[in-house]
Amino acid sequence: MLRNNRTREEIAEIYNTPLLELIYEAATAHRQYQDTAEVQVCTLLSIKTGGCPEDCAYCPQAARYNTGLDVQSLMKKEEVLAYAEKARQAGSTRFCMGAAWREVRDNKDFDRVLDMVKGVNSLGMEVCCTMGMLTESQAQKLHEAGLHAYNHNLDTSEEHYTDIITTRTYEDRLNTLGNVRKAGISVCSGGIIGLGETHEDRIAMLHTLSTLPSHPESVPINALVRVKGTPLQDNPKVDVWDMVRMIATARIIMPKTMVRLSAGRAEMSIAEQALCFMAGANSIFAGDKLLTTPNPAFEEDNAMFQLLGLKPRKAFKEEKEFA
Ligand code: SAM
Ligand code: DTB
Ligand code: SF4
Repeated sequence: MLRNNRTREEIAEIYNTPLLELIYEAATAHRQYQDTAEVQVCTLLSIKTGGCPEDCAYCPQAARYNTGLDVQSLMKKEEVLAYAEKARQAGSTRFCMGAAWREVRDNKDFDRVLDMVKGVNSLGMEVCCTMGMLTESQAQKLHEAGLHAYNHNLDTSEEHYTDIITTRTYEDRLNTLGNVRKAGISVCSGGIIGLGETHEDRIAMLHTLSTLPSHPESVPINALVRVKGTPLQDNPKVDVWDMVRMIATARIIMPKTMVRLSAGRAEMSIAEQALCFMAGANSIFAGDKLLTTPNPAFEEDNAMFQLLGLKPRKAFKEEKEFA
């Protein structure tokens, strides 16, 4: 039985387990609930880049920070589908389209996104979007267009949140996750470490995620990518052991969830990434770009998979709502 009532104290006890013991316990849970030889390969594409009105302190796409990013309007469907097809041929089974929006609006651009969702879906990939806040009816329309998952991160704990973002609330985020769930779309929600949060904040974020009415099917754990011009540009680099601890705890408390080793791999060695897989990560973003920042190239990841004996997971495998 999956538990969604662990207390913060119980999660803190897991999080604070001596590291090697924690990795062992996470690897055990991983074996019990998942095929440890498989890692899902996902590809991201920023379909609408930069110029965002929000103030997320980590984000290169916020208009108010001078990060030198080129602002681009919504891409054409044909370009998006060509990129998705290339990713599919390279072994990607999930395609996530990101838009630098505060929220989705009911306008022509949304209609165009619905069309892109239909197109990517017909390629046989799990199609995901991350476009900010969603209403119930927008979530429903995305579902009808064939959207498989929606990514909307909590980013950090409720307590630390207001130090990072002031232009929308934690409650707004939870409401969007509720709308996604109600529409029958798979929920992808996780966070970032390296935002200046404490260990307690990390535990609190994992507590919120694991006590939602059902565990998110997907939990991305991102290490902050420090981008020049953002308020967090000078934050210390995330320690890989902190990534491992976070992934292992997520794996133990949400054992059926896809735990995604997300942003930050460009600064990690293969040995460091192997520790994350050992600790229960079973998905990566592949391709030489995340949304706007660098990521290892497909060929580098293929070589890593070969070395570690990992294989890419098929699309639509056993993804269902779980308690
Ligand atoms: N605008 C939409 C939103 O914020 O919900 C969707 C795109 S936004 C870029 C998606 C997620 O990317 C953010 O919630 C955040 O968790 C992650 N992200 C953005 N910039 C990052 C960075 N510099 N390092 C790590 N993760 C980052
Ligand atoms: C997630 O949790 N991480 C991805 C995806 N979901 C959308 C995004 C990472 C973005 C890193 C910064 C950038 O490339 O702009
Ligand atoms: Fe905008 Fe999303 Fe970046 Fe926040 S994370 S500034 S909402 S693109």
